[in-house]
Amino acid sequence: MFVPNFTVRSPHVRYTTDAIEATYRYETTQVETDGATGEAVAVPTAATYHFRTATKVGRVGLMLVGLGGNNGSTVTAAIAANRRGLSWRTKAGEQSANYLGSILMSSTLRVGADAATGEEVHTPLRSLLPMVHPNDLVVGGWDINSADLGTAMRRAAVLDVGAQVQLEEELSSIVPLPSVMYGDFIAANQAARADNLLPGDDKGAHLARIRADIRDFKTANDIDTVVVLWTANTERFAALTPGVNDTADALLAAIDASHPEVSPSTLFAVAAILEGCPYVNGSPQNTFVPGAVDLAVRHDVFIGGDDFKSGQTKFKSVLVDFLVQAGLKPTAIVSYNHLGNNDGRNLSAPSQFRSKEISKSSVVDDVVASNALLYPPGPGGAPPKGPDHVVVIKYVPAVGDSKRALDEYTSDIFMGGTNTIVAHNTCEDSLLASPLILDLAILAELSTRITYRTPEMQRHTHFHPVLSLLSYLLKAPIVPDGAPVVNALFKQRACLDNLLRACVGLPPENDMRLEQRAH
Ligand code: NAI
Ligand code: DG6
Repeated sequence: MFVPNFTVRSPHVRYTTDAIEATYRYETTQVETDGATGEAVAVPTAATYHFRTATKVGRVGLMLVGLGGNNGSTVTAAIAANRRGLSWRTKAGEQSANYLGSILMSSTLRVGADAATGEEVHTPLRSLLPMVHPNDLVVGGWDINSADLGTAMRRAAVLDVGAQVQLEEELSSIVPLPSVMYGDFIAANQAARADNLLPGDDKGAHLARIRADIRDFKTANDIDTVVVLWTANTERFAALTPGVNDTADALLAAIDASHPEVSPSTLFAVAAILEGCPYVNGSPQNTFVPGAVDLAVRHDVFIGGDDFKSGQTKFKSVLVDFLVQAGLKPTAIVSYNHLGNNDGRNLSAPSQFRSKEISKSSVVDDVVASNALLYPPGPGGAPPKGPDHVVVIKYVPAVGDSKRALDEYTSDIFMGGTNTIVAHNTCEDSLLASPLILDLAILAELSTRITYRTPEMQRHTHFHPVLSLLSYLLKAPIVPDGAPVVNALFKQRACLDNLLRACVGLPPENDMRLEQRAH
């Protein structure tokens, strides 16, 4: 059974004129070591949380860094197409605009069982709490290339021509704001694209200009909340240097001094944080140097990243979880892919590839760490030896945005056997990434309206500024200091679903179905 939306009837939930308030009992388990025996003791714990979600969504702006790229132009075009309810002819028939691939727009979750029939009742994920509809997002942003979005959409060669023709006029009126390009952060092969740069090399002045851009965009479009999201080229990692980017003050001083190790993506993050706007990093580089995290914490502004988890990696974070949960032992994961878009061209340079290699390689770490039966610690307590994990990316211009990904998973199985699984995926890269941009922006905005309080706290507060709630959508999720990184896809999804459920006072989905087990 499907219900488009629902309300909650509970003594612990209150709908006020401007908020949903829920008192929630959070039950979990802590493990202690018994002082006398040294044995592990599991202790169930419970804590009370008061959640408050402001229900007025307001007008939401999405400012993309890399607006003129394949993702930037595709997501902007897709919003316009959906808003206008466009359809177009393809050689396979009529195609209509849709939001497939957005978990908020196209996935459901189980609310519970129908009281009369026991039938499962599902609702769209977006119906749990008030969220901005993607059609209502106001999109703008920056690019180092001056092409208007109509031109950018044609250059990207992602959408069908039938869609492009109908969208071209509208998109041509959107022109990216000038941006910054520093040193070798992106590949040298991108230089020809850079015809839309802020003048000079004074990073302090650039920061001031970008901050003013955000404010101007807000005012011009009467916007309540702006989310800034990096979907520009992958940068090399910035060197982490004490006194340069280790603290908020050092980073701000480094910007004032135009220090060469301040990357464009970090500059945009600082601008967004100082303007009080959530900032999401859709690429793999270490934008969030410790000083940027420190600044976000200081200003209590959300940051999320890194690197959209779109295809190959999403599959990997499911498959390896499945293998390990099944008691099989992956010994080798080899991920090869080739693509021919500008992202692939940028990644054909070694240091930009290295950033992507790092984020693509980290995605099974939590799964490996969860099973010491399969992956015991090394001699003397050394870290366990996980599977051999190789990532290859090749640039093949002829295939354009249609990325080919080939994966081979080799596992040890029962009694000396070997299990080899091979997957081949062909897909327009930007059509997987664009809906993630929408989900990230919508969830980031929602997070600005959720606050909580425990009985010990005087007043409500937001979640930690490092927004690990976005992990499902990201390859290498950043998390608050000391928190574990979760890569396994369905754990990430369960976290998101259950947290949103908690905000409306619903228990987590535990799949126990005890009511169906009675004689
Ligand atoms: P793209 O190369 O088509 O677009 C990037 C855009 O950023 C270009 O228009 C470029 O001119 C612009 N740019 C570069 N440096 C800039 C700066 N400092 N300021 C403003 N604009 C700048 O790449 P695409 O395919 O759109 O991907 C964007 C990013 O998303 C890449 O870093 C990619 O690795 C990442 N990503 C993409 C995924 C996908 O499936 N498409 C998935 C995961 C991550
Ligand atoms: C080739 O690996 C280019 C990359 O930008 C990827 O397409 C992107 O990171 C998506 O990767 P994945 O592994 O999530 O499909």
